[in-house]
Amino acid sequence: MTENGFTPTEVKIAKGGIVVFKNMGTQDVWPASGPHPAHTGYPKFDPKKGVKPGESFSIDFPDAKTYPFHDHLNPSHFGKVVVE
Ligand SMILES: [Cu+2]
Repeated sequence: MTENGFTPTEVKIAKGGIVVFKNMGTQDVWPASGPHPAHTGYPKFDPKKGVKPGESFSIDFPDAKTYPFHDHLNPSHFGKVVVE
């Protein structure tokens, strides 16, 4: 992820898998589950602060469903994790 969005915007993983959101940009990025701004879709999927350039946030997905997410600092940037 960067301040310009997420690449890829969609990932498909197996139930129980982990996704690592690495900040490859030059500004903070705050990945979080939908809906913005409450992040109640999956409250644990929220680092509670921006992830700094070069740092990362890892999160596991225990349930088989689709998790929309966005950059809390720039909610027009979004994507989804599809857990099968
Ligand atoms: Cu948000």
